[in-house]
Amino acid sequence: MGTPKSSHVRTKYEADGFHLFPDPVINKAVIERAIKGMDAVRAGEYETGTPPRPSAWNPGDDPKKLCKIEMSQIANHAIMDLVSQSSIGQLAAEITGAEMVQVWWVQLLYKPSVAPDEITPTNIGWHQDRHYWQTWEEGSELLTAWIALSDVTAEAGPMKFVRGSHRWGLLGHSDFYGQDHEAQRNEIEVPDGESWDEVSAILSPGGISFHDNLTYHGSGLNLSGAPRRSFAVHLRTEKSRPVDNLRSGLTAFIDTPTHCPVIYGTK
Ligand SMILES: O=C(O)CCC(=O)C(=O)O
Repeated sequence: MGTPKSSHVRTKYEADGFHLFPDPVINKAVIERAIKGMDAVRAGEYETGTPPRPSAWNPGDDPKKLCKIEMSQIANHAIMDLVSQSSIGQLAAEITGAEMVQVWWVQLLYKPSVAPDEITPTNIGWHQDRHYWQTWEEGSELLTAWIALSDVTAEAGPMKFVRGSHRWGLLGHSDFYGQDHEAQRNEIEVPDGESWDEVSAILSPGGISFHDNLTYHGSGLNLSGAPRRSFAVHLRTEKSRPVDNLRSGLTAFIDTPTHCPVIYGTK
């Protein structure tokens, strides 16, 4: 990766609070195996013998609901292979200038397609990830690589990022499960001189978006006719530390390489 390109994407990421790599970054075979892995975990089949961590959606739950499964990479080799790809670490290092990048948490996200008149709570409400990540010291460099496994078109309920909102600090309003985007939006106080500018993350299968832990984001219904499949791979750089250096809750596994691989540099 040449220096001029590196500095360009880093400048963009620092200005916007997110960056899109819409074309495939991950090779097709890795994606296809991870799709099979996703289906196996959704069906409750854990080839490693280790189940995912406790999750909001469990095998047998309503397939019309948003499916979010925590740490599925510990249950399935193909998912671990996907989230361990060095290309993810390299891009994260390119946009942040990091010397070390580690996966510290992973969420499987499967958003079923719905009919426009169907009432299904599959929106993802506006939120800043940092709101949920209080186990990390303030100022920790934390970001997310969101890997598309399906074609994330405008109809598929793509993520939307609010450009520049990572500079607004941690505001009081975040609700991942919030369904009324407009009502939520009205509660969020945009700082003076800033504006609410939404950018959709349209991605091909194998494409990746990166976002900062303070960037506001959310997503709408999937009306594409096919499931929207992705993994949100939460990353940290060497500029991060758990509160009181504790290993608990979301930081519980950061010393466990079988759960949280280092994907760039050395820890
Ligand atoms: O998948 C989505 O639409 C939202 C995912 C998300 O909130 C995240 O990756 O931080």
